[in-house]
Amino acid sequence: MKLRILSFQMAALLAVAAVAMLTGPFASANLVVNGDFSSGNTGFTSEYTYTSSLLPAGVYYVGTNPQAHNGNFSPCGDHTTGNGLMMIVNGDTVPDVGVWSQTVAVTPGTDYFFSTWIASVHPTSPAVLQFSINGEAIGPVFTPPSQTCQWVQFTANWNSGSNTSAHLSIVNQNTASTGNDFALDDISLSDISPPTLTASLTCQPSAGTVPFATTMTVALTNSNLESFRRFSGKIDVSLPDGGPVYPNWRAGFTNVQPGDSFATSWQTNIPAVGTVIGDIRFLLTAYDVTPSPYNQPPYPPAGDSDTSECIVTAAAP
Ligand SMILES: [Ca+2]
Ligand SMILES: [Ca+2]
Repeated sequence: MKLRILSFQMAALLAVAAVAMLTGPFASANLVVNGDFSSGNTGFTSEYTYTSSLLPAGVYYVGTNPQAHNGNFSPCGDHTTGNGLMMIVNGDTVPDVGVWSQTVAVTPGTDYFFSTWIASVHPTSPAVLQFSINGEAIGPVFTPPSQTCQWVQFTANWNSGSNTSAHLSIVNQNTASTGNDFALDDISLSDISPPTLTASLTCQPSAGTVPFATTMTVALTNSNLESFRRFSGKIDVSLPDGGPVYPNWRAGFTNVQPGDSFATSWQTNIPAVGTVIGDIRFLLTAYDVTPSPYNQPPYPPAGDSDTSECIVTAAAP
């Protein structure tokens, strides 16, 4: 009866998890406001001049189609949806002018991931961009392909050190007046500190004279900040005195989502057979089951795990 109830609970949890995985945001918490430009020309500052004509050099516009504003530009769609807003820039002839800047609050001593998408909107002399945070250059300069409308991602890692705020900037170092035209979209700064996962396994009672039953309780808690992280768990059993090991004795404790936890318990019978006399070790391992593509770069590395062991001491009658 208990097993039947457990399997009903497991089936319900798996069904909920499957729906959430299809509809979930699958994005790291982005500290940048309006990084996708969907709110228009707001939330950031620029040392460039805002004008819909996108002329001369040193101006920008937030729009959906570069060619609609400057006939020399390609009719690129934005990166977010293909028909949304992006920042369209006619590169300045003066180096180190801030194209885009925004200040965000950060937690000291934390690793962050700075990212932007960029495309050329004119094939001549692609932009040469540089990230900076609090006035210091972060990562190498980056250049989009000369082929227009090809969105590529550029990223850099940054540790906040003692900072409580980050002044993010994207600066263009190309000073060509012909060409040097590009679009930016989906700018983000995300916390990449290791996710926190805890696994707990208890057995009550933890000792007895065979045969007896012990109640095993599993708890997995996923308290990381990245909304795409998923964890699961399994239990391996080792019988006493170097006896047999049963890997994956119990497995697949569902996909535990960020900010969520999973708990279940059941009774396990410790039978009156000679191989179980002594310490029986039940090892719970919780592991990362984050799906592709969120388990590989440019997303933060997967692989967090945690273990918890309970030992049941079985005595001969
Ligand atoms: Ca956009
Ligand atoms: Ca230009």
